[in-house]
Amino acid sequence: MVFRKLPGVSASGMGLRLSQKFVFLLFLSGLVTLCFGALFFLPDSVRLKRIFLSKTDTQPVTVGSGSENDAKEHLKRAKDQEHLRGITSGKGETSTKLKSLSRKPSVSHEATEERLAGGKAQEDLTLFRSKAESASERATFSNHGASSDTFSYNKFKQCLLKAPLGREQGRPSDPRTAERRDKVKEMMKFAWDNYKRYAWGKNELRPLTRNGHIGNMFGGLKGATIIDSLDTLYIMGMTEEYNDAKEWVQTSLDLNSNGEASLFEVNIRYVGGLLSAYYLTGEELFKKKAMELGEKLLPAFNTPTGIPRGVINLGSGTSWSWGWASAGSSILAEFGTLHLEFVHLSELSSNAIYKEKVMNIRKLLSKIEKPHGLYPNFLSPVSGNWVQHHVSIGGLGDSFYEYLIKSYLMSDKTDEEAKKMYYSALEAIEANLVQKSPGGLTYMAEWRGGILDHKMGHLACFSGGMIGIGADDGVPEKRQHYLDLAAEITHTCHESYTRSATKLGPEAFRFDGGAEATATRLSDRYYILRPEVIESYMYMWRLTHDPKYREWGWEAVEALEQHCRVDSGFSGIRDVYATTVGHDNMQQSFFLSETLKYLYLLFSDDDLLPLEDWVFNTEAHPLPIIRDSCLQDGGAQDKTVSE
Ligand code: DMJ
Repeated sequence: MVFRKLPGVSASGMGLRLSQKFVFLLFLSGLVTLCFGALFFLPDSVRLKRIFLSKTDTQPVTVGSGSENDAKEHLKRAKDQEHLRGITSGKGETSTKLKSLSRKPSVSHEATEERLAGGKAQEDLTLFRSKAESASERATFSNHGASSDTFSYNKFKQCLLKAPLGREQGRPSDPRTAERRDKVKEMMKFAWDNYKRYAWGKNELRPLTRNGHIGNMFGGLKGATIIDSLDTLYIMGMTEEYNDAKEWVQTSLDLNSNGEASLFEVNIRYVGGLLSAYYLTGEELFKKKAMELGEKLLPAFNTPTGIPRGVINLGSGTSWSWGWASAGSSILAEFGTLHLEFVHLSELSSNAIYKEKVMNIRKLLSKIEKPHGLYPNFLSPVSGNWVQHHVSIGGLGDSFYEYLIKSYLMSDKTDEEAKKMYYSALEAIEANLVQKSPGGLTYMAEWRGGILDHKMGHLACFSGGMIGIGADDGVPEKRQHYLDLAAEITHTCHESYTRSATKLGPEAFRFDGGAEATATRLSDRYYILRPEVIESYMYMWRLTHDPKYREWGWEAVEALEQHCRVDSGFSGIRDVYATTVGHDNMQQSFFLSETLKYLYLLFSDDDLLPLEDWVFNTEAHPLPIIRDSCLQDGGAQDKTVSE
């Protein structure tokens, strides 16, 4: 277009006539609208889109870090988290609770995911969708949260069969065992004191640099070590430390954060830790916080299937899948590890919503076709179909199986569906994954669409304990078989420790290329203070009282002391086969919550947190068995349970 200068038109008017100006402005505004509109068609991962569109309008970007569940993903995490950090910094701070609960995913994003994941199970999903949506509507309008006064702590206590802390807080009569237990308590004190001194209020201690670590896993929530330690401090009788922790929860635990969190990690560490602290102590504060946090997690379930996505913004309620999870899928070990905590949230709040959410997941998993009876690790939250046929009892799959048997046990053995699913899964695992090495070691291989990868992760070592605690409840003829299998797996995991220079086990060990329970790749040689092997020692000790489990636990204590204890706390190590170790400068919160707690229980009498009354969540936070009949009867009147 050519603009001719006309007489009587000022320079500021660029020499244009009024009608021309009007056309120009119209053109300009059309252009702006077009550009803005185009933003909606950009892929969600384009940063520009997140900058220009408000949180309530845009769909979450598929970014994120790995779940703690998988060692490999743990390594990928750093890269993804950098991305996450960049995105987080550009976000606004506020969003109302009501908005966050009622938000629904945008159609275009769902459509993309549907295309990627395939739409086979769509008819079935209509059912799941309407259920999930009606449930979330109820979440928006019903009165749930901290105001529950229908739950009676006294009544609950009367329904316990035994005193939670046993006689003399579980102190063993045998002096050598008592001495070992004291040593574990000293380790806890050392880990705690250093955390308190150098990293108070942060998520973890960095013991070499003597500072705190926040990370991105908890969406801006702080004090993970404090929440994870509450019950350990309590059962160890560390009153002063427990009181400091409680006071911090009271004064400084701020749940109004606005960052991207792993739904799984927040659930197992924070919700689990707070619930367990409440049940052990009766302090309303912990219940109130658990309820408040539980409510913030609900929007993650607003997907077409009700299967939650892995990452949730705790402020806005938007949720999305991990960037590394193919085709926007959700991870079995993440959405399958919510059941215990969510059932307790319903129990305490008298609001069924939490239980409905996890029962909906259960329903989908029970109905879906399973290759060879196995549960693959990745599932689309949109179509409800498996995304890949990778199966693992270690990272990405592990605690789903754990929560099946524990759901059954926690329901006072009334949850028959969980029991059935657990035993069928175990049969499929035995038929397809359990292997014997040339040297006679039993291990759980991984399965990649029918092809076996002869590798077992440290994480999979929890399965010795799991198979052990489930042994009593399958068909009676298989009881001994399961106990033997549990013992064999635990033995193999112990071998992975004894075959290293440090007597600590690698992140993953192999059974091919001449390897027998050893790591062959450099990248699998690290140990990050994980608990799973010791966890199985503890359960196997309780089930068999074979003294070797206590001996193996003591070997681990000595190795931890020698290689992981540094001047200002405990640290993971980079290579378990190296004679001079390099430290990773991280005291994981699960070291205090799980590793040290399981060691302490291993050297305690069985009446400290008796298994007749308690199940441990996957972060070792004890949750009580729910005895509905007793609670409905008004409690066991004739029983007096004292501390
Ligand atoms: C813990 O956070 C939990 O045990 C989880 O289930 C798996 N990984 C870590 C410890 O290794």
